[in-house]
Amino acid sequence: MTLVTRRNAIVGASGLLLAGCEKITASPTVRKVLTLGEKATLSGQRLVTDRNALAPEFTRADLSPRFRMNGNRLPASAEYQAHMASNFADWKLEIGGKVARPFSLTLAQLKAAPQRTQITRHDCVEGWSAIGEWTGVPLSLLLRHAQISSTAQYIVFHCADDFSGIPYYESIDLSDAMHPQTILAHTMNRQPLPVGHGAPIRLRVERALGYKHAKYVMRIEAVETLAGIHGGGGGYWEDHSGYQWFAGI
Ligand SMILES: Nc1nc2c(c(=O)[nH]1)N[C@H]1C(S)=C(S)[C@@H](COP(=O)(O)O)O[C@H]1N2
Ligand SMILES: [Mo]
Repeated sequence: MTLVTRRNAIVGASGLLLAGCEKITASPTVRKVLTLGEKATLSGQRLVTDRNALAPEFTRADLSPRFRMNGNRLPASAEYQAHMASNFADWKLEIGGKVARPFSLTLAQLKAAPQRTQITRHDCVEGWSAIGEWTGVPLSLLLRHAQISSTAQYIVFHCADDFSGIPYYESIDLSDAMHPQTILAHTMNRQPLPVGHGAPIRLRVERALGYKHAKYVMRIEAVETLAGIHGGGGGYWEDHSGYQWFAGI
């Protein structure tokens, strides 16, 4: 299979998925997975929150002149640094776990898929915020292309970086994963995503606090349960600092 054929296949499929995405509430399949997600994650806070509501979007006039880099700014692994040196030309994002059709995508293929651009405010739990413009592929397109299993409850993001040898990872439920503003961003403020902000791609999950926005995403895994994934808490900070798994804002 040539690269061009592969890309056409993926773009074609994603195009169809985008049409479906706009009708997200009308699709019985998506309604089913959303319902499963809600059941798995019900809590007092979530009961009073509309999980489908959009996060506020801003204009270019609102962009923060400086957007801080937080947490890791350069993954230490030799593999990551080799990808960085070749401008991520041979890098591939893997999508697997509880899906019928696992697949991987190059950065060029990700950029050729349907895109969404949004200007949103990032809120870090440490008490700072910044407004940035993000462009990327809706996560829902990739999950539907992979034919996510009806038994999957969470999406896990495995990252290239670590803190003292412990890998960074994060997870969200299907409600956040299928949300239209949840994208894998490769572009920030109309420039290629800088390494400090998570190159080649980072998650934007706009209804959640900063630590959920995994940078340096290498692999996406659909799972039925978070038990058995690292410490089982659903994320690096959840496992190691008692951060709440549900970080909705
Ligand atoms: N892989 C990875 N993702 C991460 C982090 C990190 O250290 N590693 N830090 C998190 C935190 S706490 C915040 S506030 C944001 C910071 O994103 P920024 O560096 O683009 O500002 O990334 C989040 N995602
Ligand atoms: Mo943060």
